[in-house]
Amino acid sequence: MRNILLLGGTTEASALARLLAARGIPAVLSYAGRTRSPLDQPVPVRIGGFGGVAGLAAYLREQRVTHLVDATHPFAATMSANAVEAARLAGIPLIALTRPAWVADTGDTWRHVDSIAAAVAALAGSPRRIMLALGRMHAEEFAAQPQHHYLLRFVDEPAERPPLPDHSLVVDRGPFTVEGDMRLLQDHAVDLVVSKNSGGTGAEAKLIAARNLCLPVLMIDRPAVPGRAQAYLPEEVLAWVDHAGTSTTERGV
Ligand code: 3Y8
Ligand code: NAP
Repeated sequence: MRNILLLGGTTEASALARLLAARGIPAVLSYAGRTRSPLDQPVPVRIGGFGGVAGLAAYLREQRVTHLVDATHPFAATMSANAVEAARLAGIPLIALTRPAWVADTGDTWRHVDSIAAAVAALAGSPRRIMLALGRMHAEEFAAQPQHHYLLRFVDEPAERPPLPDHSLVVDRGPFTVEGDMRLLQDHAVDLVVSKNSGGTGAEAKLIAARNLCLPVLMIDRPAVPGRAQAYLPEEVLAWVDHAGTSTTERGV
């Protein structure tokens, strides 16, 4: 009897949840609880951390999970590392459902940095008007460069405003549109976009908007994650679920 734990929080995770529900495969989608009202899902949802590797391994055993799918965001590096270790401890198969990194196209002006801290350092210099499209969790790190006007976009209204002396805040959840992001960049006279290399379609609009408006992008490359089986399409994960855990090696016979 298959019983999937799907670590979610991405467009791809929601697409896979719809496929699993349509096939009647028992699955639970897990959120960290970062946002006030996560999207409804067609499968049961659990919200909150597991309590590190040990907590997740215990959950996998206690809930008799047969397959672990890590469909978290490429920047959720701690969750992904924990998933690899917990699946090993619990002796169940794991696959990551992720998306390829974005690659600059003709007409793009990208500068790559390897971390959020490097992005902060790269903003030293005279005042600019910067769209900081990184969400809420890292906004305060940019207080080290207070000379800029920042356009922020959060999923939820924050309990308190971030410590950035000169900022505008937009509260909106993706997926976003090119037209909407072009209008946003023009309305705020943005001259630089800072982005994580998240990949996928849900956050891509701002990059296409920047290209159309000939704006430069400071692109933060994604953190390293441990080696693991990976898929880019929800349908590939369905095929994996049908076969993983049945081979002699995984069945241990
Ligand atoms: C809680 C679940 C779906 C998933 C939708 C995707 C697309 C829209 C684009 C910009 C970039 C950003 C941010 C972003 C996008 C999708 C996807 C994606 C980027 C929700 C969601 C959760 C989160 C957490 C949230 C972070 C924040 C990051 C905003 C739901 C809506 C910037 C990442 O306030 C906070 O604490 C927000 C935290 C982690 C990064 C940050 O540092 O602030 N995502 N986003 C998940 C959980 O609790 O487990 O509320 O429904 C999911 C989505 N956000 O099912 O359709 O697939 O990536 N999310 C980035 O890519 O840079 C916005 O503004 O252009
Ligand atoms: P993270 O830094 O890698 O994880 C920190 C801790 O949060 C984990 O150790 C775990 O707590 C808990 N956690 C993370 N994802 C979880 C999930 N799906 N279910 C249950 N617990 C989870 O993660 P993050 O970057 O904060 O991302 C949190 C969530 O937002 C993820 O679902 C991710 O897919 C989504 N998201 C993140 C981004 C981003 O830019 N980081 C963008 C879009 C969506 P315990 O150790 O207690 O288990």
